[in-house]
Amino acid sequence: MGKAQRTKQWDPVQVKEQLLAKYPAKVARKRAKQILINEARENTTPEITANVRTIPGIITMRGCTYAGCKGVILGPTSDIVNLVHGPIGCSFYAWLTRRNQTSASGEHGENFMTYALSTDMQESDIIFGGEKKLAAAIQEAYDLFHPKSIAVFATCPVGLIGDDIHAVARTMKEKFGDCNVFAFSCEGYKGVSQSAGHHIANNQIFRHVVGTGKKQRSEQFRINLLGEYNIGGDGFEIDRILTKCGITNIATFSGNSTYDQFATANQADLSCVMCHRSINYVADMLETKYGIPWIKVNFIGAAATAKSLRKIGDYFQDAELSARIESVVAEELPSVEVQRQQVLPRTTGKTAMLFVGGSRAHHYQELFKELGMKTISAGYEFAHRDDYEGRHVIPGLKVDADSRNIEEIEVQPDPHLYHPRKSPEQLAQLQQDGMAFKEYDGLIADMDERTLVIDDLNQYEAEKLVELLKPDLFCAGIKEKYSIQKLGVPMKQLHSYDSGGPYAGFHGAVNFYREIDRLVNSRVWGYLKAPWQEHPELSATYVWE
Ligand code: CFM
Repeated sequence: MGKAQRTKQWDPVQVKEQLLAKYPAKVARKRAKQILINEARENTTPEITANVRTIPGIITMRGCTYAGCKGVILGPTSDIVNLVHGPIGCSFYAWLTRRNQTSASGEHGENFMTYALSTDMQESDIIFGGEKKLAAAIQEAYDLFHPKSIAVFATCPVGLIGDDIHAVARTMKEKFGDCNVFAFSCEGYKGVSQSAGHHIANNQIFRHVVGTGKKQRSEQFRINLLGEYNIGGDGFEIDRILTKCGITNIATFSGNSTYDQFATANQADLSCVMCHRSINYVADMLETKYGIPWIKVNFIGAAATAKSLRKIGDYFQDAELSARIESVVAEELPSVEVQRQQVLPRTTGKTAMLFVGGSRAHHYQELFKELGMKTISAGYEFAHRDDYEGRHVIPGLKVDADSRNIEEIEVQPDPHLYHPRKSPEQLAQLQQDGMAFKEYDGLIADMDERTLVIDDLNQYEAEKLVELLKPDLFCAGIKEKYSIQKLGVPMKQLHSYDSGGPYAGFHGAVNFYREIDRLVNSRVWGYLKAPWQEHPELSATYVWE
């Protein structure tokens, strides 16, 4: 039976029923609200439940708050020393596991990303308190590296015993005088997922670093790139293209970033948001405090890259810049198109499922579209309703005990540093010409009707989905990789990219086309059943049978 036929035949209502069939009634009721049969039509988006606690007993794909803070946001910075206050496992198992790359681009070539620094808490520290040990570790890190900044992360036991990491950080900062020490109360249990950790991390960077830079930035066409983490070198490829266009990226939050880039981010004239989930609130704060407008961009997909560049060009309203962007697109796109045409006959009509953290399950649909592939089911691990349904739902989002736990910073225009980048008339004109500021329509609107959108997918449902729909490709992370492959379906890691990448920008698109072609057309997946599973030649019974 051909794949195309098979996808036509499945009925999403039945699939949903089957996913829920084995659950106890109460669990099934809860999960039903997180499994949505897409019916997005103009002006209406169906509601999904998201950013809620995973039901105990379910094997979730999510990570913890500490992972979101230390691993995701601060981890990719190159010259901020990351020091974990906690038992050694939290540090060791978070060490170099996310493929964020750094190029030691700081003033003196510092690159601390490769180190795992920890206070290595022991039982006695849990009983008598770990503050002294933390102060000694900060001192040691300072003596070793003399960094511009040290970031301290709390793991679960620190919150439980009540060490005041912020007081320790303050004291050490005053003592050093030339090193900004600040801390994150990002204990793993602080939120329902790593999303809470993003928020805690970004709040502290905004509070302690942004706007403190002394260097005057005078380059032309200054932007910040928010929510790009340089996984597999994506950020390098985006920077290559931006530079070629003559656009200055003041600060990437936070792939291959330096302390000074964060510190001068307030001097950009536009914020471009890649990963909406992990950082949209920083874009808002940059606008309120410094007057920098923001737009959503996406550099995943060749067409999306060209579109995002043009959007940036339109914002600056400079004929030379726009002409340069057009010439870069004209130079880069044809060779990407040649590659695409080569694989297209082999990839067209294939099906994919995408279950990734908070934005890639959406962004990567662009690349699959370019390959002629259909996304039949997708979802996020930890995104919020606005990432599914669009930002218009934000005012109505429920505040529960878990979200109340995460601080919202009250931001006011800075008395010295605030200046609006465009007049209200200019902004209105840009909007009238089609520039969408502060807008993101979410994943649901971009997916076909009767596809399945599933929040916080788990191990059981993932296997069930694959069994029922037999996609040509499943995309998720390392925890899912081998259980899916054992079902005979190729699995592409969209978190770490396996060992591949970059996939962003023009070069990235070509890398992706080639890899996906190889994956979905490899015949090896058909051989995954052992011969004795398909044609048992011997059978036996136990003596007692
Ligand atoms: Fe944003 Fe990310 Fe993602 Fe994310 Fe992540 Fe990641 Fe991700 Mo893994 S910041 S939400 S917390 S795009 S580490 S680089 S791949 S889950 S979809």
